[in-house]
Amino acid sequence: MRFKNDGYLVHMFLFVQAKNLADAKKAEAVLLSGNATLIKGAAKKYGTGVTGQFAGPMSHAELQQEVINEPPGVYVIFCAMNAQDGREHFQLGMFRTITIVKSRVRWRPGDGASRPAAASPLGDSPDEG
Ligand SMILES: [Cu+2]
Repeated sequence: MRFKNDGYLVHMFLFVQAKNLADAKKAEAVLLSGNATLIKGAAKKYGTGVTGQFAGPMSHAELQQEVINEPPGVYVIFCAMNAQDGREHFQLGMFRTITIVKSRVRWRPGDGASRPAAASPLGDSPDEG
């Protein structure tokens, strides 16, 4: 999977696997609220315990490519870089709910490579600038 920063600011891709799509949407609402107490508890309340970072921090035009090994499921990805006004980017809408599924790419026998996971966007969050 490739991650590319088309924005002019530095961004990152953190992730939390949600228990389901409904909980992912609740977690998105918490991120948008900017409520530090709710945000602190959101991963435990709505998540499965699978958390981490896919990429970043990435500068303008930077690209990172990697194999995604996280288990299939619903994930909320978000950026926690600080904006100039002190808010974090997720509070400005920089998050998205995605699903990770098993790859449908067929590998020839003898390739020796394990099948990478693929992600597809589900959310409709506004893009960052
Ligand atoms: Cu960001």
